[in-house]
Amino acid sequence: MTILAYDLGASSGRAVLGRLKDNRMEVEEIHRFPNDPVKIGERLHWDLLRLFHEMKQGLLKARLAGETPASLGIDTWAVDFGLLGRTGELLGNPYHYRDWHTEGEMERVLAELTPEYLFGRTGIQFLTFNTIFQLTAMKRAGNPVLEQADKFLMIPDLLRYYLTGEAFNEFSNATTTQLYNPLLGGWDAELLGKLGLPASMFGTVVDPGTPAGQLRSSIGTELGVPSIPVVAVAEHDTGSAVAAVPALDRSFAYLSCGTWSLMGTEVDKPVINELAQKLNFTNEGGVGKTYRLLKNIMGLWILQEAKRELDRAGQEYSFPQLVKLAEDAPPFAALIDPDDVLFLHAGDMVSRIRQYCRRTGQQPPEGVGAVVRCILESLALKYRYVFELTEQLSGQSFGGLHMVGGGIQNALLCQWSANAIGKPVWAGPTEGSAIGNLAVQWIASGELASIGEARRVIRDSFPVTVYEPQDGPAWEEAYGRFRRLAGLE
Ligand code: LFR
Repeated sequence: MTILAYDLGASSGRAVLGRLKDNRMEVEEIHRFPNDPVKIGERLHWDLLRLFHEMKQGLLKARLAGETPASLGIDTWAVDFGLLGRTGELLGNPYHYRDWHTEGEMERVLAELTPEYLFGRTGIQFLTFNTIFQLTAMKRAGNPVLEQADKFLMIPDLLRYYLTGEAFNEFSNATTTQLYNPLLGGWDAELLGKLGLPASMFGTVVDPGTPAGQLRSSIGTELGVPSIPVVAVAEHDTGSAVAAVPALDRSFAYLSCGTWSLMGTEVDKPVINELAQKLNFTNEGGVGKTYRLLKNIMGLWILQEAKRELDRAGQEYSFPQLVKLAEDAPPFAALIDPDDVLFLHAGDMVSRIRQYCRRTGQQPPEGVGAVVRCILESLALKYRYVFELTEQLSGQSFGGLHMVGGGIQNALLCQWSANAIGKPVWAGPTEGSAIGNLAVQWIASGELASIGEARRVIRDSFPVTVYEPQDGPAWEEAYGRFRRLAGLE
């Protein structure tokens, strides 16, 4: 029996077929497509209609390959949303979370509500682009889209609605809005009231693994496919990625490595206390009412964006070429804090890296290899910092780090991560989110008994590369310097 996972990331999306045979999973990418946001005027939007078109192409390709998926599920990045009007039409184009319209908004909201109140009610880390701040920015701007909104749908909710005609909010993604109260188990009406946001547009929240309708017959006719059941999986891609971590212990540390690096551990209850708030950790909902106690790290976005800048300047390198240049550059020449706000938005990343270095009294990296080395070493050092915070906050000591996601194809980054944390890195699987998406569909259909069984099957099905730590003293010395210059002491 074949099933289908749509996994949409910030830079590309894919449709992946999954098969389960003799306790082994097989995955086959049947369609891959770019996800290019579109800037119109000063605003940056997702191209929702194109993404939906590509999803249909995936289904068509499956049919042409002779496959009829027994179910399908969608996961995407979090935080972003669309608003439907009374007639069920999408109002406006959903904003990209890297758009500037939320500038200053978090500070304004926190000055009114206090961080204690907001974190205490949601357990969600403060990120300037969280849904809450996008919505309050729209309200402050008198945005007519918000005034007309009848339904609030996160991106996968919206794509699923397009497929089925049914509107639900899925739990893993709902938590990332910073409007969901995990202690009350629902949208936080008091918080919405204080913000003046219409509670009525927030709908029923369903858990990962809930059947959420059938493919609309009009789409079936268009593509020549029968009606297919649609499952609400862990629709936040990080939720799906963590579901795919091939850990056998109940407690483990992970790093979901893609455009973002998400590092943390899985817990049974949200950790909402003073320390979690101070360290700015988050508690995002997961499969089986688990929570991801984690922190966002800027991740490979900085490298992707630096590459785009080089491409624009006519210096075109592939990612493997860039990594090779980094390997040949001198070690620890310059370091940045990847999470400095300088690096959040799109633009001239290489110049900003140099600016950061000048600001912190370092010699700015000159050649391409030096720049890429600075990015990758700094990421690995930040991983160590967050790894230690995760241990401190969860009161555990981890034997190593599970890394999943496309970023693990960068073997140098995996090795440097092991070097930085001084513990082994277990890297695999690469297609974490798609595999977690498939796993939850199989749990929903009863093919897999539980998330524990799913992780065992994943461990037996996909290779894991082990990176043992090396060069301890050099990394230790660099870590001390990194903390000082990033002000992380
Ligand atoms: C990763 C991710 C992160 C979220 C960021 C923005 O793809 O979903 O978990 O913080 O994108 O939505």
